[in-house]
Amino acid sequence: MNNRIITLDEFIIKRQKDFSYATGELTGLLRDIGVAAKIVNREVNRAGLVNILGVDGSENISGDEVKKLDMYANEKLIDCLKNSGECCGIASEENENYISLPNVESKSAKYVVVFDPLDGSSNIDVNVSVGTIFGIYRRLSNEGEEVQVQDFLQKGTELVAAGYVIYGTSTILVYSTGRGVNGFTLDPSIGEFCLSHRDIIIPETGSYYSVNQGYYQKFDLEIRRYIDHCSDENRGLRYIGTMVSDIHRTLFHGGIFLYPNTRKYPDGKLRLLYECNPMAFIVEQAGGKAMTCDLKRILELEPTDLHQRVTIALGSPLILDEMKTFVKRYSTQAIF
Ligand code: P6P
Repeated sequence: MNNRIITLDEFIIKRQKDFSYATGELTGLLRDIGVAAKIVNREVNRAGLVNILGVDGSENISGDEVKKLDMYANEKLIDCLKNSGECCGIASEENENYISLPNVESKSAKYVVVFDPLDGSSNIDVNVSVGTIFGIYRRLSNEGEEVQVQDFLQKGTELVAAGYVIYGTSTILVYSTGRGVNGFTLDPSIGEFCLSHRDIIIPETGSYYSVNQGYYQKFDLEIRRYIDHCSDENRGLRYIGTMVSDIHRTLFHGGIFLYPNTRKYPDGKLRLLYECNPMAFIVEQAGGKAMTCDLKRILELEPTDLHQRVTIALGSPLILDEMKTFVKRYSTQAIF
């Protein structure tokens, strides 16, 4: 068994050769995101020691209380992307509007990046895993000009690349450029993300379901009936409360992750642009399915707002097919 270390940089460059049109900008961008992830990882791992825990008192666009680590991660990602010269615009959960980045050394960047810098921030103070989620699009507006909001409001099917970093017992970066999904584990002793999960394929089925059971009474009938079915089948309920972590487990162990609509979040809580689309891209690339709770494919939704929320159900293909039958059977809406 050849157990030679393959670093993220080496893998990205090697894969670049697979893309005839690739001219290195995307490669550079992915590497810059890897650098930002290492910087954020360092602070996440010592957050309790360096007084960046706790809240900074502000609230983000989504009304979530912002913890200092959120802001730190946001700033580091922006700095890395700003210096890369490959990114001309950013849309972040932490910023109400998109950010237009100036050209670096007269290079006119081709890509925009959407990200949630620190997903699951409510878990930071209790040492539960958190994550970074990112998606990369080709800009639609003219190169060399200011980015427009339409550069960000693209369907998930237009993603050039997407991925996430999970800061847990180990720090793993998982990404796809549309040709499968690969995972890289950070080796702190050499400061490199090393290939650890090649060609990830989600199990066709699974015995876990992941949903906030506390909202059960607020879910629509069809979702309650489906959750009842999972319980009747003695499936395990696993819910960490960090989207990245719950989906990372689903990617490896199979099953389904759901965030349906509730009274508090009538359109769902999770954001389409920088949470649902990148995670749906990864899950589909791994052979899974990702849809809204009224059965629309996540990646085909037309975004209308940088921070719009959607419902989501994603995971193993056979489990999603099963969920679809319950929605069709019990939904009061006209489901097609
Ligand atoms: P609830 C974390 O705050 C987050 O945005 C996602 O990471 C997670 O899946 C969800 O919200 C948890 O929300 O309402 O179950 O606490």
